[in-house]
Amino acid sequence: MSERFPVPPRIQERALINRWEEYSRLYRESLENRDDFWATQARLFLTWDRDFSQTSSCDYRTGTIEWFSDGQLNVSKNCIDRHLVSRGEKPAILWEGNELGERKTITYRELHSEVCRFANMLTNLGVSKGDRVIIYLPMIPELAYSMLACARIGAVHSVVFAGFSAESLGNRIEDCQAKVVITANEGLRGPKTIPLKSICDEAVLDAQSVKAVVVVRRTSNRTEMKSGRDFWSEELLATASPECAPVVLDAEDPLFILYTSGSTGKPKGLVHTQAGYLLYTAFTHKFVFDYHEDDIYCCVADCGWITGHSYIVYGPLANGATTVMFESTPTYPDPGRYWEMIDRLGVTSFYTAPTAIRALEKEGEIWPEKYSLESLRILGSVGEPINEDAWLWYYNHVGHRRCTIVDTWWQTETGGILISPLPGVTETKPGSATFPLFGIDPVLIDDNGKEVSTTPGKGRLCIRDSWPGQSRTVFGDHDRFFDTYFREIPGMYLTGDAAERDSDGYFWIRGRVDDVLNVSGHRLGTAEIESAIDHCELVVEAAVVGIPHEVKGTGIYAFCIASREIRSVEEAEFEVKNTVRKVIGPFAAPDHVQFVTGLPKTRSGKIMRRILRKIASGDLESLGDISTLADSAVVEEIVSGRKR
Ligand code: 7RM
Repeated sequence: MSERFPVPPRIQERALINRWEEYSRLYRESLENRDDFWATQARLFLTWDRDFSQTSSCDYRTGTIEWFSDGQLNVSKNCIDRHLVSRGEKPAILWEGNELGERKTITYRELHSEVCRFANMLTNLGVSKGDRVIIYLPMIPELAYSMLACARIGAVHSVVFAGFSAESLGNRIEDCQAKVVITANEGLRGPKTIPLKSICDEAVLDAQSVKAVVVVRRTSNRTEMKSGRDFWSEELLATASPECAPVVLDAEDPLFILYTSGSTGKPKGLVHTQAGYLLYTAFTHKFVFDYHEDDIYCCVADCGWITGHSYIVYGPLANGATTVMFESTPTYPDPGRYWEMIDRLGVTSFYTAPTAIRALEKEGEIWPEKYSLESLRILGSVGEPINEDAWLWYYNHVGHRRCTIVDTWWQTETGGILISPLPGVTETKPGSATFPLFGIDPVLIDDNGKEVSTTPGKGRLCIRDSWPGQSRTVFGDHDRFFDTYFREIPGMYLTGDAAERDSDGYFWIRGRVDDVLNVSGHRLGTAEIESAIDHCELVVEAAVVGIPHEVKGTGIYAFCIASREIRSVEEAEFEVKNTVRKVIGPFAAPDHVQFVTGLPKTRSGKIMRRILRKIASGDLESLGDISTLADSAVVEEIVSGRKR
């Protein structure tokens, strides 16, 4: 049993919820009277154009999920307009550009005019309610403007992380039949320049649905523009009015689509809707980060992932917070980048991923030691399990033992955080996401599909019943939504993660039970990487597994069968890595590629990943029963050629 860390007194003193009894009473109430609980919160947190009469209507037997369905509101009005009276001159966004010293403050009033101009620009391009808009932008303020502009006119945005390749971008444009794509001429990340516009050109080549490509100028380099299709945003915005009335939308109208990887097939376009999502992100942002009016809140995720949607843009802005938008990398120009920014801006809450913490830990304590870091109160972690070592480093060297660490467990599907400490209440244990938030009822399911009622216990993590932030469907494929999350265990949402509950009731998330990998906090399917490798003409068959990786958490190991004789193994390995870079994006490139003559398969032809996983991670003693293999000689060959 690991050490427990009590709530630091100064955190407890000011916390919104600061007694365990208060948490447990509210938690019990939230489960006993779920609808009453959320109805109250919905009227506290959101401004409605029309009040709702029915709180929820959910049926996991069909995967039907509805919250506040006859209510009406506008998300951008909730994130901007209603703050103008009391917070007009308050910074909404503090933008930190790629270069040190490159920054911009956007007040709520400025945010209002920028978002209105973007909304009018989209309307002028023919975008209306329900139309899809793909946003392929780096972390610049225009990314937030674009998201909120879509929300203002009822268009459905789909942000694609600017590290994705032309093919990945093209697939998403095609799947959601986007009408407009918003991109930048180039992106800047640390020392690198990313040719976003030319990637986009390749992606929209066969896209019949795309009527216009809007290009934001990020750099002064020459940019190819196709007349009639491509438009500079600055030109379109010059004639766009800074006033735009928000469109009144139904609570269950779609707000955005976000593509996420699963164990099989192409990434799924998960759909989030208006009111439930906004309520849930605002609610969890407030309590998990113990948000107070004068806080400077900073989440360094990218808006291309759900963390950026929920905890850079929607949750914080709905609460009228000052949210930092960070374009650079943790180590550019040096590994003190975050810490310098925290001191300069007076950041009170800082939210990042274990992979970044591990990368900075490797650079040594000398970097955080240069700064005082005394404004910090809450340190968040998300994306993958945080190892004890990284947790302690974060706690000691960044938090100086005076901050609370909130290890927040959640998913693209959940919309917001489901399991996390509450800063003023929860004694933390390094590596445990601790306890469920209000309204969340986690359940462990054993291999026979039965509920594990013992404590301690372990099993597949499921959530009983719904919460407002939950994803509603997979765009264009509700059957897939149902099959993936609800078919197997009736009445439960199946998360795909394994978890343990220890004897004190703390939850420990143990990672995915399916073929999904968390590489540097980026979610990838092994099948997705394998099908990318199939694009390489040197390979006939590939099997991909995850291996422990010091910084990334999970690394990618690919076993490949060559299609013909290979002259240079090194070149062939490079070819495979490069193919994945091109097909998915650089962050998905395998760490190791091993050419083999065969793969271990069962007699029925299934690849035995269990064995490959063990070989790849060097766990050779316990290869287990290989008697069911069609050809056990391949195992010996693979073991002897293992990469490390
Ligand atoms: C927010 C996000 C979801 C998967 C999820 C887990 C893993 C996320 C934690 C975590 C352990 C955590 N969305 N995961 N947070 N595992 N502890 N605090 O990451 O859709 O991209 O990924 O990430 O496996 O299923 S995601």
